[in-house]
Amino acid sequence: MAETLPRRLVVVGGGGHAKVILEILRAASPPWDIVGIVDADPDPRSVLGVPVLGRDSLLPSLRAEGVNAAFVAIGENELRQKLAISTQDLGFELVNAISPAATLSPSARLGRGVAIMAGAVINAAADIGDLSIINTGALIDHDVQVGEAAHIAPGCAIAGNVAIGERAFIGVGATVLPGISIGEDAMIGAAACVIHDIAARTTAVGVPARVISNVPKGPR
Ligand code: JB3
Repeated sequence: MAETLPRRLVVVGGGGHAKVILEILRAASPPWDIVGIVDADPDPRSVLGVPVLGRDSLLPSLRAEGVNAAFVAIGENELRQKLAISTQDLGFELVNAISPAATLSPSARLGRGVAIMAGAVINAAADIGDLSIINTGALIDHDVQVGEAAHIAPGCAIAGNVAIGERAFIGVGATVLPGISIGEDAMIGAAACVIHDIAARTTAVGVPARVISNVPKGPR
């Protein structure tokens, strides 16, 4: 019998990011049937009323029971990407969590497993890569390319034609000027103002942003 469209959903990760994602998914129309959470800490508990069912090892049996959609709600970029690959390999469809309070241009392109929070604005012809997070109130302007599993933290302002690499982290309230390129796995500090290209796997902070190390530190 043909499988129905994905509507029974499991959330991978049960921390702070998952709380925001759960509320976005609950506001979806048609609503998701959120069956539960799998988490590295399997202690029986609930997150905003959604039960933690166990560890990731539970995913194959959930899939066998007909749960066919998943959202990887992990903030750490590299781990989110790793878990997304394994979850998809089990046959789950990675769906998007788009806040009804976000503003999306009709010409913007979204990947899969994308999170777009309340107050975010995605402008014309922007390309939002798989598994990326466009966090609360972040502004993504025209033709911006956000790489896979990148995280644009709350309140960022990303001007037109910016390219952000895979798994890059743009810290809270950072500003990136038009046409800038930020390499994969780079980290931009909170409230930085980026006026030059930033190389992959470097950390840059300040106004104007200056590279302080060649190995990203902290959350990515
Ligand atoms: O900055 C903002 C607005 N949000 C942050 C978000 C983007 O990233 C937030 O403040 C945190 O910095 C972070 O949220 P996250 O990822 O929910 O962090 P935390 O609250 O520490 O929860 C991580 C959860 O992932 C914990 O419950 C861990 O047990 C769980 N976890 C760790 N490894 C895992 C695994 N869960 C599963 N299913 N599999 C794992 O391998």
